[in-house]
Amino acid sequence: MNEFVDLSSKVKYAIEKGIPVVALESTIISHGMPYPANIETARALEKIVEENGCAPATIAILNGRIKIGLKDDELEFLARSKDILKLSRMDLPYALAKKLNGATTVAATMLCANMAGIKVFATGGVGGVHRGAAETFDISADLVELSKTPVIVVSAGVKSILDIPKTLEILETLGVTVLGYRTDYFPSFYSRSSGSKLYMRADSPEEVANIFNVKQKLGLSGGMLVANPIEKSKEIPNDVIDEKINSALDEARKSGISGKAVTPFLLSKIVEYLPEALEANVELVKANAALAAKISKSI
Ligand code: PSU
Ligand code: MN
Repeated sequence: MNEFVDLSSKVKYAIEKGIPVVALESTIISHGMPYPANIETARALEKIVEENGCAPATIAILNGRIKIGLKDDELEFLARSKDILKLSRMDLPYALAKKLNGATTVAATMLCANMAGIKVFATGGVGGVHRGAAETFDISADLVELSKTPVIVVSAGVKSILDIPKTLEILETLGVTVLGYRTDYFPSFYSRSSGSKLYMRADSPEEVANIFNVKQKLGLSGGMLVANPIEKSKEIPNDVIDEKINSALDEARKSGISGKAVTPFLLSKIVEYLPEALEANVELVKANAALAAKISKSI
């Protein structure tokens, strides 16, 4: 372990005892959901991982330290504070050197999880290629991280705030294995299908784990993206959510939002326009945490 990493006592114990650990993201808490839904969800995810026989490790940067596993008051701090930074790969050296507080994105959570030898990570949606990327060049560092860092990311796909076909093209270019979990179509977060076909699927946690193990044995770098669709009874139809997403995108354009601020802005607008979206978000992350734990036990 490098000199910047602190394991929580629970995570340390799990590693010593050989209990599988599942990483959980913190940007979802600080920038992805409003208070108090964010703290309730963060706690619920930890519980689900435990109930499935694994140890949860929510990851964040606190006072310049990489925290693998957070105490309840640390979760609460991330959930309540207004000035938590959103940290991706590029930000880590700066945040550590300057002893800052920040939540980790999918990219940074993968990186930190890997430092602690954690192989499976549950989140909601990953970043991707933004609509209009041909003009803005806005492509999330999450995609590049998936090509570099050997961690399985369990997600509900990506939101259609992004250009999903282009996101899948970039993942293919980067050589990232994208598995549909019990589906042949890439999910669009709130909806079970984006309409984009996938080439690979897995139907059990063991199958996901086995594909990852083969990848590792081949010596191929990088992780895998598991796309786990939201449960049918909880989904929001594409046409309902797309209308809200279009309004949010319009508002972002009018307000001149750019860079790192784009994704959090769009997420908060969607929930403002359609409060049910928050409930769907919570449900899909919980399902991803449970699946991640099952995969983690099979590795
Ligand atoms: N997409 C979501 N919910 C999220 C995010 C993305 O549906 O919470 C967050 C994740 O932390 C992801 C980050 O890693 O936004 C991507 O940000 P950017 O597009 O700036 O790379
Ligand atoms: Mn971006």
